Amino acid sequence: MGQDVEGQIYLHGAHVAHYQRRGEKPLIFMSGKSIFAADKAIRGGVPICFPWFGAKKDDAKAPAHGFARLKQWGVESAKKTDDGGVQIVLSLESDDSTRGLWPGDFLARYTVTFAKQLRLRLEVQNTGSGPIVFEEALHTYLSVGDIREVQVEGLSGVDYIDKVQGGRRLLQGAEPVAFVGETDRVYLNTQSTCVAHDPVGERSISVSKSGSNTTVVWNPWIAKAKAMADFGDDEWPGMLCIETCNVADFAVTLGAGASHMMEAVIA
Ligand code: TA6
Repeated sequence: MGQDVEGQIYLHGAHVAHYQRRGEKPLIFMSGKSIFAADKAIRGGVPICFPWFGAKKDDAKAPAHGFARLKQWGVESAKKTDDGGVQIVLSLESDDSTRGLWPGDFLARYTVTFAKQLRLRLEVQNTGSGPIVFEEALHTYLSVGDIREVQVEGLSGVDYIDKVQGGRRLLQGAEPVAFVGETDRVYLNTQSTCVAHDPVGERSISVSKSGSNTTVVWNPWIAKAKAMADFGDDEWPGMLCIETCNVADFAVTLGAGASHMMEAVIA
């Protein structure tokens, strides 16, 4: 008897929007104010950031977090898994519109498994004749009871870039990550599993990974929540992003014909 599980994914951005196991609360946060439009990123779920993270260094007009989450992905396959879940494979290929924003030729293949765990595997193949350098992130929004009581284990002793302190580089102490204000940190050179302990939500959520050397932790808190039109002013206590990624110093360099795989497992 497989574990009953529910999942939702949009072809727009190959965007996972929901994941819930029978008898449990949804694991993934979705903003009640999210906009669903061809030229907009969905607010919540698991946005795919590719081929750059944050603002594009050399083009302030380019979409934040790259174009992958704004593109229509194609369905390659969908099948049941032997533990009662469903596995879907979606793909995105470079074309004139992507080359207008970024010169690389690529084939991205995203394998999403809704089962006992939520498994997200992003494979990027360099289909061009020269090397490509890209950033990538599975920008996972987790649903939590109250961020003010959440502690995240797994990042002790890891260096991080603090985007709230103008990009200063700091070292995480032995204590778990706690949240007392806007938090936007890029943890560097870490392959660790993160566990978010959520006492108000009465659960712990783990995000384990492979093929990823950086982890971003984000909560917008009060002011940033108010500043986002597609995010409720009162939604910030109920969410936490733990992002499985390769960004900043750990962008991926891929030779012609080579492939790179990054996977997140959320449970
Ligand atoms: O992952 C954290 C972050 O880079 C924050 O700086 C904030 O910009 C967040 O992503 C959301 O970005 P978005 O473009 O989805 O509004």
